[in-house]
Amino acid sequence: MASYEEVGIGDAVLLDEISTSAFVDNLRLRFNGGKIYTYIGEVCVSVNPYRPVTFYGKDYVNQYKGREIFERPPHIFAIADASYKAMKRRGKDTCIVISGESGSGKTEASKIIMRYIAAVTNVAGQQEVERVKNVLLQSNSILEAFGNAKTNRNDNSSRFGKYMDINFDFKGDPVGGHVQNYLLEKSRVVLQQQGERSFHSFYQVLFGATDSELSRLKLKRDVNSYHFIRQGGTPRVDSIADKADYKTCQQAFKTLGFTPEQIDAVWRIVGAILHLGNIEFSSGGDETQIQNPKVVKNIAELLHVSPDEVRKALCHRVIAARGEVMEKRHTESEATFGRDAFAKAIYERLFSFIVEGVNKAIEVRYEGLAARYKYNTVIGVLDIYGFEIFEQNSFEQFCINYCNEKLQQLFIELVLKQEQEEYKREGIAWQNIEYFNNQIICDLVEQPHKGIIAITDEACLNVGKVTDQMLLEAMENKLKGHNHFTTRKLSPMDKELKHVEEFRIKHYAGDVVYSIKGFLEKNKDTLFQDFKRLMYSSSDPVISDMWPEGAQDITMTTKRPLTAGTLFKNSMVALVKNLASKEPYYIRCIKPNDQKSPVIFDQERVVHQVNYLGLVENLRVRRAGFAYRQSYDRFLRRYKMISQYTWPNFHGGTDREGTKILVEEQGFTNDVKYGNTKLFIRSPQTLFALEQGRAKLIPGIVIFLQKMWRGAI
Ligand code: AOV
Ligand code: MG
Repeated sequence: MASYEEVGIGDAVLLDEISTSAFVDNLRLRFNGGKIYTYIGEVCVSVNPYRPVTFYGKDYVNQYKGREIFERPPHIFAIADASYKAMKRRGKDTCIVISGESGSGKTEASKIIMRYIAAVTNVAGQQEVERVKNVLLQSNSILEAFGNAKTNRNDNSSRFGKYMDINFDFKGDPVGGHVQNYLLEKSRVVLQQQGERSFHSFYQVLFGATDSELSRLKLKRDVNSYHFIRQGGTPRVDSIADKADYKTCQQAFKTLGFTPEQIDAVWRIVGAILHLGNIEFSSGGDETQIQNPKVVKNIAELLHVSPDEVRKALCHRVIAARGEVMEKRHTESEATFGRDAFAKAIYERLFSFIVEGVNKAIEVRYEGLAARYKYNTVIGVLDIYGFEIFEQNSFEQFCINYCNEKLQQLFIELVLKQEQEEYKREGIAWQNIEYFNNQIICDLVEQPHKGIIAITDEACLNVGKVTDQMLLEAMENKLKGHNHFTTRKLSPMDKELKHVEEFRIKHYAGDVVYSIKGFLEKNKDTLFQDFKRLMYSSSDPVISDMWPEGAQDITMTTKRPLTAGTLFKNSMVALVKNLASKEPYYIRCIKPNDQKSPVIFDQERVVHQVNYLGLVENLRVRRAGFAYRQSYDRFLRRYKMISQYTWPNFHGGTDREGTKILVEEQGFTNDVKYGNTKLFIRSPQTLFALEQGRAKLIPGIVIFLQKMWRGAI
C-alpha cells in the first residue's frame, strides 16, 4: 500500500493520474530505487532487475507468508501466497500465468514462485513431501539444460513452453506434480543464428564431462569441431557456467531417479547428434556417398545400432509401392535434409523422454494418508517462451508469437470477466472499458479454412507439388484485405517488406516479418521411416523404447499424422481451456532494456511493452469502478482504531454495520458502495486518508500495548 512505500507508488491504482506516462514514470522511479514489483490491484508487474537481488530470502518469505496482498509492499511472494491461500483455504485450483517478452524474467519468476511454495509448505517435515519438493526444484536444471539456449535476446532463453501443475494434499503440502511441455524449437539442433547457441546440453557435456566420459562419447573437448553447434560463433557465454551446470544436471538426473543406463543413453544420444552434424555427403556419379565413414561408426556405437544400417538410413530410403518394397537412393540434398531431420527428431524425442522421466518422479503417489483422502488441489505455473522478433523469423517464431497472442487473449477475457463477475456477485453497477481485443489476430492464425495454419495444412496435403512461394500466394488470396496481414505483393509501397517471400503479421505486441521459407517442410515435419526403424533396432532398450513406431511394417499404410502447426494449435487451445478453468493470478514481466543492464530504464522500450500488455487499460478497469475492495471483517480489523465506535472492538452488530458506522463517521459515504460481502472504495484518496489515520494512531497504540504488557496500565 502506498503509505508504506518509500519509492513511488506500490499499487498503480493509487496513482493520481492514469496515463501511460504516469504509469511508466512510476515504474522507472521504483526500478531506480530497487523496487522491481508494482501492482495493478492483484496483477503483479515485474521489471527485470538484471542483477542479483536480496529480497527472496527466508526473512522475506516470513514477511509474506499468510498475509494479504495489500498488507506488505509489492512482491511476487504475495501473489504466490495469494494463489496458495486460495488453493488451501478455499479449495480452489489456481494458476499463475507469467507473461512478457523474451528476456523479461518469466522463467526466473516461475522458479521464485516454486521456491516460495517449497519454503512455506511441509511444516511437519514429511519425507515424501520433502522428496517431491526437491524433485520439483531440481527438475528445472534438467529441463533448462535440454530445453534452453542462448539467443540474441536472452542467454538462458526457454525454447520450449512449460506448464507445471503442483498437486497438494488436504493439508496444503505438495504431494506431486506434472509437467506439460510445448513445442521445442528443434530446428536449433542443426541451425543457429549468429550470436546464438544450440541447447545448453551440448556445451555442458563438452565443457563439463570428464576426459574419460568424453572419450567414451568419442568427442573432443572442442566446440569448433562440431558443425551443429558452432554456427553462432559464441561457444562461451559469460553468464553461463557450462561445466558447473553439467554437474548440477547430472546430480538432478540422479535425484529424479533416472537409472545410470538412462543417464548414459541420454548423453550418448547428445554425442551421436554432434557426430551426425559432421557427416558429409558426396555424390560421385549418381551415388550419394558418405565421405567420413569413421563418423558413421561412432554414431552406430553410441546408438547401439549397426554401422551399416546407419549408413543405409542416411543414404537411402525404403519405400513401399503397390505392395512392393524398394530402395531409393537419396540425392545429396535429400541426404542432408534426412540427416538434419534425424538429428532434430532424436533430440526432440530425447527431450520428451526427459520430461516423461521428470513426470514419473513427481507423479502423485497415493500412499498412506494421501490415499485415504485423495483430496487434491492444484496450482499451475505457466512459463512459456516470450514474444520474440529476430532478424530472421520463421515458423518457430510464428508459433511462439501465436502462443503469446493466445495468452494475451486469455488475460483480456479473464481480467475483464473477473472484474465484471465480482461487481455482479456483489450487486454493484458497472460499465465496460474498451480494450484492444486481439481475438482478430488469434483468428488470423487459427481459424478453420481461413487461418494461416489451415492454409498451410492444405498446402501440405499436395505433397511435392506445392512450394513455399505457392503457399504464400494462397495466403495472399485468402487473407487479402486483412488488417493484420500483408505481403510485398499486397502492399508494394511498404519499404519494410523487402522480399517477395516475406509476410508480415501485425501482432498485439508489434509487427513481425516472417520468411515463408521452410514453412511447408517445418509444418509437415517429415522424418523418413528408415530412421525410426534404425532407432527401434537399437540393442539399447532405453533408445529402442523411445521409438516404438519403428516396429511398424513398411507395407502398412499409415494415417497422415497431424501437422506441427495443427498439433501446436490444438495444444494451445487445450492449455487455454485448462487455465481458464482455474483461478488465475498474473505476473506481467517487463524488460527494462536490451543491453541486459541493471541501470538502464529504456523509456521507449518500456512504454511499448506497457502498451501491448494492456496495462493501462487494466489499470483503468481496476479504477473505473473501485480502486479498492475489502471484506467487511478485514476492513474493520484494519481500520477500527480510527473510530471510537469501533475501537477496540465493535459490539453493536455485524462487521458490515460496524464498517458503515466507521465510514459515515469519517465522512466517506459518497465514495463507497456496500457490496454483499465487501466494501468497495472508489477513490484512492479515501484509502490514503484511512491509511494515514491508521498510521497516525499506530505509534500510540504500540506504546499503549507495550505499557499494558509491562503491567503499567
Ligand atoms: P524469460 O524467461 O522471460 O525469457 P528469464 O527469466 O530467463 O527471461 O530472465 C532473463 C535473465 O534476466 C535471467 O537469466 C537473469 O539474468 C535476469 N533476471 C530475470 N529476472 C530476475 C530476477 N528476479 N532477479 C535477478 N535477475 C533476473 V524467454 O525464456 O527468452 O521468453 O524465451
Ligand atoms: Mg524463459
